[in-house]
Amino acid sequence: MTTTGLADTAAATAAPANDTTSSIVSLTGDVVSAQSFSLDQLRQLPSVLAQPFDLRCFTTNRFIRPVGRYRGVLLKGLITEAGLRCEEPGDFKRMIVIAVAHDGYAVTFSWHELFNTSIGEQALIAHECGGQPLAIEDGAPILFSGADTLPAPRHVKRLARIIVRTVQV
Ligand SMILES: Nc1nc2c(c(=O)[nH]1)N[C@H]1C(S)=C(S)[C@@H](COP(=O)(O)O)O[C@H]1N2
Ligand SMILES: [Mo]
Repeated sequence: MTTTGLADTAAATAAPANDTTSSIVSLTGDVVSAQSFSLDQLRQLPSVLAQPFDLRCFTTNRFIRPVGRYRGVLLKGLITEAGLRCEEPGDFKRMIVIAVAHDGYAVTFSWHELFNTSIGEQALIAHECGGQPLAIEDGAPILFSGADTLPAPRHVKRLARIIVRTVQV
């Protein structure tokens, strides 16, 4: 993946929360080089395929719908490309990644999950489902954590921002 040219102004180009037309995802926070990616740019990056699954809510256990195979870009790949900013040795062990949707819905990952467990191998930003490109109207780009027990909470429609934070204790 190459720097997008939007990188230096990632924060400035992040779409406002109520923008229904933008598909730009920004990656900011404790990274060496902030980035942003449009849906079209995501489609150009190396991708992985997820397994089909049943979308099911954690809170209610409600079955929502079956979902076909997503294709998308690994979240940890984007973060690796941006580079983690470590001020102190071991900072990365206290890092969390917050994924925020246009409607304000947000979920977290830890550095450990993404880089030191198999969850990271299946946490992706999907732009295709069942061989068909996903449009904004379909909820794209969708952040999906394919190794979760109940998939709905970390199935984030209309992903807008990824923020890396080193937690202070
Ligand atoms: N952007 C966004 N994505 C989201 C949510 C949300 O409120 N906003 N809710 C999550 C939860 S808790 C559930 S159960 C499912 C609901 O999926 P549905 O809206 O397609 O029925 O979406 C998940 N992804
Ligand atoms: Mo849910």
